[in-house]
Amino acid sequence: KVLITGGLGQLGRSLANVLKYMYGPDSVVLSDIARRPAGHDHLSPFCYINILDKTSVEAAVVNNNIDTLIHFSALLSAVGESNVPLALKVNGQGVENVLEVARTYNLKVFIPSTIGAFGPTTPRDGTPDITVQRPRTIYGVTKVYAELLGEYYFERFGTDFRSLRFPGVISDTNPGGGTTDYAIQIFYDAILKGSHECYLRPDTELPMVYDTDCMTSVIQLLLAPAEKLSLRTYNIQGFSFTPEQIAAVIRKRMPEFEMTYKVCPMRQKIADSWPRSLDDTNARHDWNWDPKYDLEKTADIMFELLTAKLLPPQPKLA
Ligand code: VAH
Repeated sequence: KVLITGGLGQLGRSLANVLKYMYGPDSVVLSDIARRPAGHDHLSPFCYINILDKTSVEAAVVNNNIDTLIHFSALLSAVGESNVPLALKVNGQGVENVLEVARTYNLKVFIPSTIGAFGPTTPRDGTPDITVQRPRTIYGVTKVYAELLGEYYFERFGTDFRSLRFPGVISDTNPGGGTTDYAIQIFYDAILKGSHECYLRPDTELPMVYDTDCMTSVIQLLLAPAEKLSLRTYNIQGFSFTPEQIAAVIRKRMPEFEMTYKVCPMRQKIADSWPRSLDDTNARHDWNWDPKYDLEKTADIMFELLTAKLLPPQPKLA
């Protein structure tokens, strides 16, 4: 049985949907520190967890007979920069608590890392799994800590810690204060406004992955036989693009779409410190990572999902 922390976030909701589809409605317990928004009763079973209070994690694990813990609670890159003390608590102490609970109850534990765990001194094109990691955001620093702590728990206690360095994840669920989130917002804006004001420069190339491929990567990694894994943390690369490239792909579907730029210095600085593309050879070799979505397919499905979600059904012409 799987427990997801940060269950109300962008990734938590998606993964819960996939796991319930695969293993049944009671196979996943979502948890978060906040209540479910109105109309979201389908996000159940659901329980309160404050990951700063280790006993609340232990109670959820014991009460729900959990054997796999997926830890999504975190302050992402941009929001972390605006609240460093909280990022240190949630991303640091929170991970310490989660790994201690995984050790105590012998859980398989997945904690996502990120392209944000690399920094400006990391090779930025085809970034390998093992390389320099000196990130310049508190999010990146705490994610490197999570990678190292998880690897320590694996080597020292045998805790089955597994992790993936996610690129920006594109999905139709609301983003959580990251730097790659423009790649989600642009689709909402295209459909609702026909234009998007981008906070990154037109040539800022970033690695991304479509939601379905991202969720598949988590499940494939968790199901991989332990002896197949040569690493505890793997890069996964979907596809890389720049704001001007995604704008051109949108214009192919909406010729009148307009893109403007108002650079946000803080998020531009973060994006400029991250890889432009990742080398995910080890993931492909060890556990058959094989993404299906490129930018064109992602644009197709995002338009399909968001049109249905955002636009009222057109009255059928008699
Ligand atoms: C962020 N979406 O922008 C997250 C992610 C790779 C980016 O970590 O902070």
